[in-house]
Amino acid sequence: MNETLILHHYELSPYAEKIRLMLGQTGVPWQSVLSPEQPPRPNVDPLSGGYRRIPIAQIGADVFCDTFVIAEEVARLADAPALDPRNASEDDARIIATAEEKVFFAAIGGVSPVTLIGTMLRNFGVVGTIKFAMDRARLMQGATIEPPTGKRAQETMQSFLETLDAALAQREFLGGTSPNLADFSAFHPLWLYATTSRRPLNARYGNVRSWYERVAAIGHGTREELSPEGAFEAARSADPRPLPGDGAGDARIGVEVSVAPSDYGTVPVEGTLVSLSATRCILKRETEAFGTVHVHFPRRGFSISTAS
Ligand SMILES: N[C@@H](CCC(=O)N[C@@H](CS)C(=O)NCC(=O)O)C(=O)O
Repeated sequence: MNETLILHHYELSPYAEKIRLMLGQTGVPWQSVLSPEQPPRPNVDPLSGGYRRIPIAQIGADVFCDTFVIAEEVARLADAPALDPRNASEDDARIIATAEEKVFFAAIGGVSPVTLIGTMLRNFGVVGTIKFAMDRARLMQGATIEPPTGKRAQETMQSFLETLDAALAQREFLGGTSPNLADFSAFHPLWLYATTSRRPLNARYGNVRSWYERVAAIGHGTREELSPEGAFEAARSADPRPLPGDGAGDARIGVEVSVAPSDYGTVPVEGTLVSLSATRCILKRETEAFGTVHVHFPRRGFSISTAS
């Protein structure tokens, strides 16, 4: 069975950077399909059924939405349990939640609007910046979180950097002598902050600064570029892998449902619910272009509702 992991992503995506570094750390070879920075994403929408966020991973006719399930897949392929979110210790789970639920947004809101616009202009040009800003406003429509700005965002950044600096005083990585999931989850919002503010992290946090260099040096491993058509062919020529059989007793199995993130980017994906465990749900989508595709989502942070 061909288990090559295909990552649909864009270079500036922090969540994608988390996964790229995990692939670098584990040495799992991967194929890269570059996506536009904003929807529509013709390279991956037909596979996922319109999931709004990036990254998305794919192994044949199985499609993985959200870095929670993507990390589980990387951990499985690499036999690296320290990267599996289901194995995170309580302390690590706290760091991961703070980094991804709070610091990620503070990393944008904590940068002055002038600097932020300057960064966008450099990356996207004038028209691209307007389009990007309008798209990100749409992303937050109906969101259940309110990103902090200004002083509140800066305080969140500072408090996180302080916690991290203390945690890294005695060890090379949060995971000890080698990085675990908490390292990659803590890294990517800081990478976003450094990229957006176009400044290195504050020198006051020396432990964080040297850890940041160590994590960045891991790199992206064995990456090969693939065309969208190559990814489509991988889905077309494979059957979805056997289902884990979870949730057999649940009345919703076999029912048409829609699954959507509950925090932001709440665009639903519709399909037949075919598997439901404590941490993952799987939708079956019948497509003309690729045949049957299974789309995997985490349970945490996602809602399942009966399709209208
Ligand atoms: N919880 C999601 C968050 C993903 C996320 O917010 N990704 C950002 C990019 S790093 C995104 O999708 N932004 C909107 C977009 O790219 O359309 C995950 O772990 O994958």
